[in-house]
Amino acid sequence: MRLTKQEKIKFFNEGFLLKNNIFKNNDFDLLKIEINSIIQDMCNNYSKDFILENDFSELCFEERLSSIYKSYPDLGKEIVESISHGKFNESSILKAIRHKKLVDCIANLIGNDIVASSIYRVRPKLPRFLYGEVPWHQDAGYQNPHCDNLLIITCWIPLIDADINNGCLWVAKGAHKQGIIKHIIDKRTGYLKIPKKLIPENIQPVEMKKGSVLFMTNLTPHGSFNNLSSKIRWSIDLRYQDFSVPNNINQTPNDYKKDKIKIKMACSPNEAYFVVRDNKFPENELTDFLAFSKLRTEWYESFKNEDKPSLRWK
Ligand SMILES: O=C(O)CCC(=O)C(=O)O
Repeated sequence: MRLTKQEKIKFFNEGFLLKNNIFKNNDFDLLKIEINSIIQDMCNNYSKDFILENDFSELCFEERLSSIYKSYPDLGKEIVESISHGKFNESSILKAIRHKKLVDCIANLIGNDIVASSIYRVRPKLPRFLYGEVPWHQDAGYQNPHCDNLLIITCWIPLIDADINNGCLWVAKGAHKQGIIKHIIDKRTGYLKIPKKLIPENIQPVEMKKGSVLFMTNLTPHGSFNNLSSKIRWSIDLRYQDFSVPNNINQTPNDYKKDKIKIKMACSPNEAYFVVRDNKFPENELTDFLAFSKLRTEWYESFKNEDKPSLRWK
């Protein structure tokens, strides 16, 4: 699969590009199985200390977690957090990050030497769930300022058809050309947000079919709003950059703690980066799930109690 010349021009001019049919229907079967098994384990654990009359295991993937949340809000919130806050590092996510058609499209935008970061998220946007709404922001807002003008590509991938009703993404067309916009911290949710009066004008929803991918730059303002449907709007978002954009490959979390100034900091220093495609030395690509999981966990655990780069907006 390739991006056409027109698609590439559109991406760089508008700051986003929707491409259909990158993933096949069964590409996410394993992801769903692995998520369901986390849900099941957490229900089983919960029932050791509390009464769990129903674990809703008969419901489909798009319904189960919201029924758990409705009946057992604490358990539901804990499950959402354990899946979505970057802690999910099962084999299916490495498989999605390395998906050949997707990486081929990324290669058309940034070349054949590609690094991915652990800044990926699995998002169950539950109907009418407070943390489901993601206010207007640029991904660069969450990263270190020295990366603001370097290209990091976000791929937003719905696991079910996404539309205005269930909270698809909205983007601001062409606004990536304005550079970084001021962000503030949203007190309700802790997310970063662009203050209302600075939200660019040219905004539009991007309704998408399952299997399609929305490519965005790190400066593309985007957000997503309430899910008014009865189904969970599951999605994943992944991030890629070329070798020249600062990363923490071949460094250790301790390098950052000992001497933050001398080394060239990764754009998101607290999350592991790894090679997805290396034109000259393919042996450097991270393909082994256990190595991926170990690397991710090491960085995640080292930094989970540290200040986040988003503090640049304090
Ligand atoms: O999935 C969403 O609703 C928001 C995603 C997002 O903001 C992102 O991928 O940066």
